[in-house]
Amino acid sequence: MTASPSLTDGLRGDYSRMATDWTVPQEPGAYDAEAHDVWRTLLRRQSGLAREHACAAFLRGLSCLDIDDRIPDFARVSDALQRRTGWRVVGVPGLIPDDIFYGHLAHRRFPVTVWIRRRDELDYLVEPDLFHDFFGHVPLLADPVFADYMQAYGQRGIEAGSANVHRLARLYWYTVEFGLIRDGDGVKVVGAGIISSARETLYATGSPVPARIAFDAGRVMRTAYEIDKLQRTYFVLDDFRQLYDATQLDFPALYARLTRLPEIPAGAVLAGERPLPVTPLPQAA
Ligand code: HBI
Ligand code: FE
Repeated sequence: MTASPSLTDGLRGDYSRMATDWTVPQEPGAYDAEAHDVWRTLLRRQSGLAREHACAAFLRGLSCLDIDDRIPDFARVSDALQRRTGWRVVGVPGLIPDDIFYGHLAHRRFPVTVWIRRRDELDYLVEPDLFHDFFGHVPLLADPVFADYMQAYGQRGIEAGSANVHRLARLYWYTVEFGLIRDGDGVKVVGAGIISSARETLYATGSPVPARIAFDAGRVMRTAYEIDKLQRTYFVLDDFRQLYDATQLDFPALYARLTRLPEIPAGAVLAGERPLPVTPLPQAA
């Protein structure tokens, strides 16, 4: 199937040989030694940071998927994942349209980009690649409550009309991509956009610059975000049950209420909000 040019203009992946659901087969044997070495380099660096800064559910997922120094075989990992939470990983050329993406989530299929970044893009790249999608997102799909949230989120996405899909995108952005969670007296990382980036992991968990606001679905859906810089607001979950419960709200009523309220700029702290203190950075030895 050929994608409509406007949607994939300028995107890096090969969109010329997709199935009707925008998936492409992953060819685990087709990656060269350089690709496997980029994967290994990123995996070792981010796993080290994850051990200290990722939430417990992420670390449990990472260990049960027995990811190693070679780019994972999506079909093999999917068999392990499906036994735990019913989720499978499907290959895609890169970013796909919202409605297609929501459709996959609603059927417990997580789209993972089949290409991996070049060595000169280790620290930053514009579009999500295999490392961001797989390392950042797949481990949490092994957690039963988070797995249920992701499917319910996909369902809400299918139901959202074009007038509200940007609000739902914020819920994804501020939790699945850039969420934090309380962990004892500190915060740990939930978001894939954080845990797949060394710089953002240290900044999100240790910098006094960004506002860390207690999660509230309405507040999240009113809050704008910026896609190409460090976040100025992070939302902090109590637990994943809170996240799942957010998908069970009366969305038409919530959207109607939010439409009457002003949007909130990234980084803003509203009157009465008390941003969570950051746990002190470990003192330099
Ligand atoms: N496509 N492959 C891919 N991965 C994503 O994370 C993704 C997407 N398309 C749309 C999208 N995310 C966001 O707009 C979500 O809010 C839906
Ligand atoms: Fe992502």
